[in-house]
This record gives sequence, C-alpha cells and structure tokens, in this order.
Amino acid sequence: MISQEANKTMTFEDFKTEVLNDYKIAITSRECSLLGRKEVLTGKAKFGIFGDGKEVPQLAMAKVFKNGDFRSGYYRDQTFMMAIGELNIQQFFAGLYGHTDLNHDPMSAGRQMGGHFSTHSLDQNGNWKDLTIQKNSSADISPTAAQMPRLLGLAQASKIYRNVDVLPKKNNFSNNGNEIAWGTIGNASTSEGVFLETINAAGVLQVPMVISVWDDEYGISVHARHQTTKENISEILKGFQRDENSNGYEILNVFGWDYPALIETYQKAEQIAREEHVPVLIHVQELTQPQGHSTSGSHERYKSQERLSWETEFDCLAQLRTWMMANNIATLEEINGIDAGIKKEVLEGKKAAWNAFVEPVKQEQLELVAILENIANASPNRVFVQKYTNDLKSIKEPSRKDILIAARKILRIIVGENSQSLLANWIKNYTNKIQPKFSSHLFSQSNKNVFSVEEVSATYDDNSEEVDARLIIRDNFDAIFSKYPETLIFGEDTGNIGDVNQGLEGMQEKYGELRVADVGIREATIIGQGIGMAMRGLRPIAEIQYLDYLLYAIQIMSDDLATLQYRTHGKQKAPLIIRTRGHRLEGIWHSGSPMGMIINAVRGIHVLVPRNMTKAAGFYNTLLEADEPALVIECLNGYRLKEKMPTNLGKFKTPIGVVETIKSGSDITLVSYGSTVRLVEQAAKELLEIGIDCEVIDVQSLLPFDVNHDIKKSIVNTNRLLIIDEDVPGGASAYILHEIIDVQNSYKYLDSKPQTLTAQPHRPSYGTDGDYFSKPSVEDIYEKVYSMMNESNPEKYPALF
Ligand SMILES: Cc1ncc(C[n+]2csc(CCOP(=O)(O)OP(=O)(O)O)c2C)c(N)n1
Ligand SMILES: [Mg+2]
Repeated sequence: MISQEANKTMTFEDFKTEVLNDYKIAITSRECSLLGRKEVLTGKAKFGIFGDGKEVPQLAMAKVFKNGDFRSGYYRDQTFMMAIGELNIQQFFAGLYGHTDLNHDPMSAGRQMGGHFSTHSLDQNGNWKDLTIQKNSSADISPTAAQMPRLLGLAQASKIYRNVDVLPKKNNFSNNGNEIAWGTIGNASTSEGVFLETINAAGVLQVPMVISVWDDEYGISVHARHQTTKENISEILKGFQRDENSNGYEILNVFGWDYPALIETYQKAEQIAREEHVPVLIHVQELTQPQGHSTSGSHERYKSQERLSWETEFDCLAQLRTWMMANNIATLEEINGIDAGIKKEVLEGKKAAWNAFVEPVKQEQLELVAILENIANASPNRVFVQKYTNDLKSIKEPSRKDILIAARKILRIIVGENSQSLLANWIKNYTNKIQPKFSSHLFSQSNKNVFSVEEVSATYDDNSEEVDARLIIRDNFDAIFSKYPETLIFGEDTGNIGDVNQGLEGMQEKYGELRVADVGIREATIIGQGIGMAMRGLRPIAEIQYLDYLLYAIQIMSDDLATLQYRTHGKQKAPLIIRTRGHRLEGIWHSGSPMGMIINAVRGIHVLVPRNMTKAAGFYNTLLEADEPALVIECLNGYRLKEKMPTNLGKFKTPIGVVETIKSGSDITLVSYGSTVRLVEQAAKELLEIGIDCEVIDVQSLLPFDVNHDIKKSIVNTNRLLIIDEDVPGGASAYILHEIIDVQNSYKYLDSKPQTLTAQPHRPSYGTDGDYFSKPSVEDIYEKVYSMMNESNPEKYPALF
C-alpha cells in the first residue's frame, strides 16, 4: 500500500513509521493553519488562506511525486509542499508575514501572500538548475483556475522530450519524458472556462498530467449547486473517460478522508500518467474547511449546523487518527503526545520566523533614530523633530513604512538646516536599498536578457531578390528550427497548412507534427502550453492567429507569464515567444490594434511591433538568444508586400528597445510603429514636395521603449512631435507620449504642443472605406502635420481648411 516496490519487504514497523511520519507532517501543517489564522487576527500578518482540511490527500500525492515532476496548483497545498520537503514551519510563517528575504521566504520573497508556492528553477545568475534532480513547483497565482493552462504545458514538455528525436533523451529538464505534471484545483474553480479548456486540450494531446480536484463543496460561500452541473465534476466529465476504442482520460474518485484509498488511487494515477502518458483526473470528494475559506470571513455564516458537524466528523485528520488507532499504528495517548510535541514545534518556528522578520527592520529603526536624535539636538525645530523621533522610537515592531514616514516628515521640518543633506542622503540610500526588495526582477536580470544580444544587420548580395515577405518569415523559421532543436511552434492552422499566411509553409513536413503543430481553437491554453514548456527548458513559439483574438489569451499572459520572474524574485522563467499578426486589414475583428490595452496588461513581457517581415524575423532571432518572454506582432497586411531576401537567415538580429530613424528631417518628428509606418513614410514624401521635412522614427519595440532616448535627440533638432498610431485615442499613443515627454523630458525642446493622431474610438469598420474612416490615413497624417506647420508659420503654410 505504501509503495509497490517497498511493499514487498516492508515490515509492520516500517509501515507504522511511514504512517506516523505522514501524520506528523499533516498535523504540522494543521497547526500552522491554526496558528496562522491567529497571526492574522492579532494583526501580525495581513491575510491568511490555509490548507486545513485538505492535508491527507496531499500526503498521498507527495508519495508518488518524483524528482523532475512539476506541480501547478493553488493555495491549499501547504501539506504537499511540506511533504516533499520544500516548505518548513519557519518558511510558512515567513511567507505569511511577507518576509522580503528569499532565504526566509523562498516562495516569493514576500511578494505574494502566503499559500502561493514555488520552487527554484534558476540559480543565482538566472541560469537553469538541473530540474530532474529536484522536486518542482511552478509558482502559484491567485486567479482561480489560472494554474491550468500552464499545467498543460508542463505536462506537454514530457511528451516533447520523449518523442522529439532531435532532443537528447536526458537533459536538465527531462529523463525520457518520464515526468508528470501534477495539478490541483478547488471544486468551485472548475467552473472557470480555462479549466474545461485545459481538460479538453490535455485529452486531445494525451499528456502526462494528473489533476486533483480538492472538493469541499464550496467556493467561499457559494455551494456546489450554483457551481457545477449535477454538483459533481467527475460525473459530468465522464465522457472524457478513455475506453478500448478511444483515447481520453482515466477518471478516479476517492474520498479525501480515506488515507489507504488515497494512497492506492495516487499510485494508480501515477502509473497511468508516467508510463502511458495518459491524463488522469482524480476527484477527491468530501473534504472540509475547518476554519472556513480564509481569514476574511467565517463559514458559520453560510454553512448549516448539520454541515458544520459533518465537517468536524469527516475532517480528514480526525479520520486519519481513527484509522491509525483501529489499525494499531498508535494509541490515543501516543497521538496526543505527537500533537503536543508538534504544537510546540510550530509555536517555536513561528516565533523564529517573526524574529527574523522584524529584527532587521528594528536595526534600521535604531540606526535612523540615532541619526534623528543628533539632528534634533542641533535643530531650531528640535521639539517637532524630537516628537516624530519619539513616535518612531516607541513603535515596538516597526515596518519600513513607519521608518520612511518618520524620516520624510522630519526632512520637511529641517529644510535649510545643516543636517538636511545628511537626512536626505540617508532617505535616498535607504530607499535605494529597500525598493528592489519590492521591485526587482520584472524582467530577467541574467546575462541572457534581451539587452545582452547584439544587433546583426540583415545582409544581401547581388542575387538577393525582392520576394513576397512571408517567404522571409518562412525561410527564417526554417533556419531557426534547424539551428535550435528545442524550438517548436503551435497554433490554429499553424501545422498542416503552415499558418494562415503561409509563413510556415512546408515546415511541418520538414520538422514533424510535434514541432510544427496544429492545435484547437483555445487561445488561453495555447499560451499555457507555451508557458509550461518554456518553464521546462524548451523554446516554444505560441501562435495566436490574429491579434484581435489575443484577448482570450491576455488574462494568462498578464496574470501568469508577465508576473513569473517578478513573483518568484527571479527564481523561475518562461522565455516564451508569442507570435501573432495584426493591425489594419479588414473588419472589426481582423484589423485590431489594441496596443494600449496590451502594453498596460503585460508589463514583464516585451512587446515588439516590427514594420515588416525582415524586422520581425530579426526579432525572433534575437529572442532565441535571450531568456525573456515576448510578444511579436507581425503586420497582417505585410505578407504579400515585397522585401529583399537576406542572405544571413536565422542570424540577423533586430535589437530590442531600440528605435530606427527611417527618414531624417528637420521640421518635425513623426513617431509611429507597425503597419502605420508605411503610411507615415508616404505622407512624409508628399510633405517633402511642399518643403516640409519630416523625421520619421519607427518605434519597433513598445516594451521596452527607446532605451537610448533617440526620439528626444530627434526632437532637440526638430522641436515638434506628432505620434501616429492606429489604436484608440489615449491608447498606445498616450503611452508613447508619456515616455517621450515625461520619461525622456523632451518637453523642454518643443516649440509647439506635442500631438497624437489615432484611430477613431470605435472598432475599425469593414471594407476600404471602413478602414479609411476608422484609421489614420495618409491624408490625415499629411493634414495633421501641415496644421502643426501652419501654426508655426501661417504665411508659408496657409490653412487648408
Ligand atoms: C478569477 C477569480 N475570481 C474570484 C476569485 C476570488 N476567490 C478566491 S478563492 C475563491 C473560491 C475558490 O473555491 P474552490 O475552487 O472550491 O477552492 P477552495 O477555496 O474551496 O479550496 C474565489 C471565488 C479569484 N481568486 N479569482
Ligand atoms: Mg471548494
């Protein structure tokens, strides 16, 4: 029962030891939950969400979780993390307090609330560790069910490593694809679309994924009758069950309080997933919430007396105790002894965590108080300075906020005094030291970040022909797939026909159905596939057919991908490339350019907007040398335009965060990106005919934006700025304006109001005229520039209207 291998030789004493060890882990976890709630109620921690009532099934899952495996779960899994040796008592409380030191809170260095678990995939320098010799948990996020898309990718990586011949059978990420991705989710969260989307996709893909539903009948206060048809997720998923005639799932049911049955069920699930690469769903029913959902609110408000007493009786720990006594594992006395010992251990661990959390801050408090007392002594405003100093001094367990409030308030009082610069410098140094604890690692800080990749220009020779631009994309992908065996691309119509614009024509034939793959219409899990596989060392390129359909994916991009490095303090990464195509073409859902929405939702992902296919191909080449996620938007109307075929396919690299001046000029700076650049170039040509000399700058990369401040250098010469884009008013153009005016401080060099020219506030209408009346046209650009020149020199440029 414990494990099949060990079973053969296991004595009753061994068995007993293992059960007692399990019990100790479970009871440690429970004590942490109980004490954790108290820490919140007494104000030491801000919020608590715990794993009480879900302990026993997690013991069973941990037994079959092997090195190399991955977890993608949610906030109930503390017992599992303890059982695999990745969470101890002190770390549990460090997470609850929000300790900003990774050595104390290895999950997120205080960035996430407690209960959001992770392990370290990267070393000090941001390089991969050997993930096959450790147990892995992808970093949790709070949106319900959002762990599901990533879970799919984590599981798919095993399939890729097992079946793609050009990959080594053993590497830092896989041993012949033997690894399972283990998911956990609450019963109510299975109502989310991405849960069902993932379930279907994993059934189609046949990947080694075991998803456990921890079913406690509730989602906060909302009962299963409002959540799930028939109030039973495994019942309604029965159609997914595999049989002799068709692939599908193995669906298993078990009660969460039945320790031996749980162990057996998890062993069975493991075997099916690991050996056969068949997904398994385990519906773990009859779980409870001894303390209710979280520290905000109490479940007595919405659960009946009857339900509450049932929960007490069927509390999985209570049931485990009864079973242990019935099977002569331990007497009541022995159990009580264990409980008392562990209670003490948890209390001590909690105290140690609290001291470690507050001590450094107390030191900082003492340091500042000493400085402030000196300042007070020498200050004509001594009374006021001393008052704030005393206030700070009297705080027994200060926060860094308390410290800075005191320092900053006193600075205002002592302006002009001798000690002003001393205090100002102290504040600056302190802030510089503390701010990174909260703000580092939004992007990679490794030596493989995008800025480490040198630009390489496209080269041409006498034979270089003008070709349909899609051929440049295609031939460059060909070079990529042969150069990097770990790359793979997948999306709707990506495989067999080679994408809707034939940018991958013939690639599936050449590189196989696993590396160039068609997938279902399911944008969120396409991104999830990419995230999960990128977290396991592959270099996926996830294709979203049209930019307009990125909305289905943007939640996962924003919540999961964009936050990954940040929320793990640089301990996990997913260098996923998202390929899509957009900007103007035809109709409301094939001409979108909602760039403002996108760039504001995905800080943490690079957003690249190449104006042609050579630039786009160069971005892919750059990204594959770097270790960061990015979105590349190809111009939907650019595939059939002619571009010269470069000779160094796969090698030329478009720099990221660098603008390109594509026409120099002295009268006005025109800033644009993507498909609109061509219109701007045309307008600039026409304006030159009447003597208006525009400088045209292609932004190329919205995130990061013009890191060398080249636009400012242009404005220093032209003193005028117009930003043109095809997003809504106040969309990406507002962001660009903020970057140029506020960040680059270019307002000093402007002789007239900086302006934006954008699309209409509605979605783009269909047809030639729909486009003309929805998006900025060459005439619009011409007239806008002209009116700005008219304002400065009405005699030379008399008003048109
Ligand atoms: C997308 C989203 N909506 C709402 C919430 C708020 N919320 C947090 S937990 C929860 C209930 C989840 O219930 P269930 O999945 O059954 O898990 P349990 O807490 O019962 O283990 C809700 C609604 C959220 N975190 N994310
Ligand atoms: Mg629930």
